[in-house]
Amino acid sequence: MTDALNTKRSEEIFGSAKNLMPGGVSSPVRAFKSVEGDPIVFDRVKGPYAWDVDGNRYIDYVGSWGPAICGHAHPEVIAALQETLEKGTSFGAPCVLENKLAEMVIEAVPSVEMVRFVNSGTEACMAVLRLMRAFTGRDKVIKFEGCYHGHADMFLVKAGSGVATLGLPDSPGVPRSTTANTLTAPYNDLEAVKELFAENPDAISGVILEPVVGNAGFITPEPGFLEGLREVTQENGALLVFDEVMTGFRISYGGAQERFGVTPDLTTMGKVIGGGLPVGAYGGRKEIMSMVSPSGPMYQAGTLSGNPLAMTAGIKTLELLKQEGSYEKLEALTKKLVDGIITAAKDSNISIHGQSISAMFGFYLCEGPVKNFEEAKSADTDRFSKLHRLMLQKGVYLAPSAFEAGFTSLAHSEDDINSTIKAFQESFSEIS
Ligand code: KE4
Repeated sequence: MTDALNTKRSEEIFGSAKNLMPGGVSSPVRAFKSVEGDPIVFDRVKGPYAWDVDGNRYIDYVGSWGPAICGHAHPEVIAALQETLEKGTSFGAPCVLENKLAEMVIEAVPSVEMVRFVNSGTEACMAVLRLMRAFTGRDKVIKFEGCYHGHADMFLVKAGSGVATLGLPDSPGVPRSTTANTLTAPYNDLEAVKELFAENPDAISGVILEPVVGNAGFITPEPGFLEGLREVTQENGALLVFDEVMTGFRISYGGAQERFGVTPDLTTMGKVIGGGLPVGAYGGRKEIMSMVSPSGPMYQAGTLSGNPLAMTAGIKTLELLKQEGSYEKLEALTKKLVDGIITAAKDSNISIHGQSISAMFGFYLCEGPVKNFEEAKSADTDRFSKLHRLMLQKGVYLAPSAFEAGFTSLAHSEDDINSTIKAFQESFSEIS
């Protein structure tokens, strides 16, 4: 049997936190609401590891929800930040570091000819929706069930991530008038999208989606789905928008759009391009981006947008990712992990469906296949809840939700993967 963790200090700190902050957290999905036990309080992170305040070490597959793709606190990122810190933390004025990161993003991401930096993925998605509407003069937008595009009102309709994790019907406080223009379709259902366009002629500004869904677990696009969306948006004078806040620079250096060879009109980004500092971005064709203030009439602004620290961490992170062999390593490591997880479950006669692409993976405790959110919800979340706690006790930190993807990094070693697979084998046998 698995030894219980000493989490005394975590419990004290989290107990106090619950009196200070809603649910004791700064973001709902961290609250462990859909898995056994209370959150553990992190003390520090380094490479593939996290240590909690009781001194327990974990192999971390959340990686701060995506930014830590080169490993936590990478020495070269830290050194670059220390150098920039000497010049100050925020200018509120143009800075050459913005040019540098913009050039790297434009060079890497097929759809991006011009980019605007913001401070979160939510901001990027809010701004890109406003831009879709400004450019087309149309108000409606299509999103997919289970996809999450941040917590802005208009996207909190059948959303994924924490909304799905907490089983929320969406969210109070969002006026019907705000979401009346948000249309939804099942992921991978091209016919449903075509029907929405037929029912709303000349009224839909565009389609926004996660090109690989990481906020409902891990759902990949069926062959032809992305290509079909490209066609149907073009045919209807609407825009195609890839929300690559999670997939950007993770599925490949050019994101999912490079991997799948489908170029959207606009792209949102975040996480990796900030290297662990708060950042978001949206970009696309110059013809569209030139509508953004002050070059055009569509207003969007931000005090800390493009701040030198976030730019520095992003630049160094992309430089590390660009190094020869990075994505081959991530692909092989992550595939070995998922194959090991699947074998471990099957050895204990537990139904599982899992897959990975580059440094992103996921599994569902059900037969599968899982092509949309409805099918994802058929997975055994109770059993996942037990698995999550057992894995924690064995020193492996998985996302505390059955509806979140997992992330590997360049810092994860073969030994880390082998230890993780061993922990899964033991845990699955304890819950079979
Ligand atoms: P942020 O506002 O959290 O930086 O980004 C929102 C967002 C937008 N689009 C996609 C595809 C995303 O995955 C996210 C944020 N992802 C979640 C994890 N599933 C962030 C974790 C959290 O909410 O604490």
